[in-house]
Amino acid sequence: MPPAKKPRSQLTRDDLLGLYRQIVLMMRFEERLLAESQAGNLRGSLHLAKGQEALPAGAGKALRPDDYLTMTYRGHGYALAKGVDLGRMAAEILGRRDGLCGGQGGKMHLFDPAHGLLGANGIVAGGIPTAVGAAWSSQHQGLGRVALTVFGDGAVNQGVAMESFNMAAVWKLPVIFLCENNLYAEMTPLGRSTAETDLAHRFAGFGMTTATFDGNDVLEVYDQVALAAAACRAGKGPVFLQAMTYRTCGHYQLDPGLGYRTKEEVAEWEAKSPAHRYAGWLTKEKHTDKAGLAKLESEALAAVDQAFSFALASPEPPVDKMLAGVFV
Ligand SMILES: Cc1ncc(C[n+]2csc(CCOP(=O)(O)OP(=O)(O)O)c2C)c(N)n1
Ligand SMILES: [Mg+2]
Repeated sequence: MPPAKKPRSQLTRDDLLGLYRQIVLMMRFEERLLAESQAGNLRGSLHLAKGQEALPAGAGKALRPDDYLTMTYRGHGYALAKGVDLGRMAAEILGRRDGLCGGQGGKMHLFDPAHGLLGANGIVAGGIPTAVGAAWSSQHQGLGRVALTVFGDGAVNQGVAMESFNMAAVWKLPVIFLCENNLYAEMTPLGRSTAETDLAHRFAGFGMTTATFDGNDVLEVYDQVALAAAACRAGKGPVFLQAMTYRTCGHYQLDPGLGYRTKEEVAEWEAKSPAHRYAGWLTKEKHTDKAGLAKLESEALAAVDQAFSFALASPEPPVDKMLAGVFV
């Protein structure tokens, strides 16, 4: 039997270029967040996903607009790829009234049910049970909606995660467990906290389909999430995806990212950056040329500039409304 065609074979040239635009949009958005943090317009810690941009771009493209998403504090790109409005997202992160949650959630609590976003989460593994609940509701109501929950390698030993994995597996819930294995949890290498560092082995033990793949290859990410989503919609879920990747920036804005990692290791992964690799592929395959890439890059920058102009023009929430939604 000839091998089945990969989902990527269905993508048009516009789709392929759109994936590049999405990667660059996320890069420019996060660079601007860092600049706003340095300018004092964004309070608290900021966790960027430099070097991991293929994951949100590929995963977002593979999902339906009404699919559910839960993510971590490092999930800006997933929200954008899911279609969340750039300006309202920027406003929320800056704590402004026109933000997704009226500026009262901030970057750790990005929430936009209209696009299936059931929350960013500052608590490691916190989004996992929410996604399992959403998948259960989808199964129960026959909605055909899939839940994608994104978490790091550092989340897999949390008790609530383990309970969620088992419940999803035993009830065959339509949930995709996407683990961004970037080899470190804050400054701790995976092998210091987990004896079996190939996480797929553990998930096979839960009775789930698993796949491990190159998380810096946007088309591979698209294929894996598209296949997992199709399996979930066919009632064969859940699926565990282990995406191998690396953040080339620090854990948060004040971490230089060195000390616990060598310069050589970081440089090795910088050379494998998703944008760089995908741009090379697009031009090699003649889907576009340098000028075409530059056009996509300037479009992304213009969209980010517009979003932050909107956000910065928005006032802070009024003090007398600060406790709205906190107490019933
Ligand atoms: C329950 C809980 N414990 C500890 C922390 C502190 N903390 C914040 S991020 C982080 C590391 C998480 O690493 P990982 O899951 O690999 O995600 P990454 O940051 O690498 O994307 C820790 C321990 C937290 N936020 N929540
Ligand atoms: Mg990690």
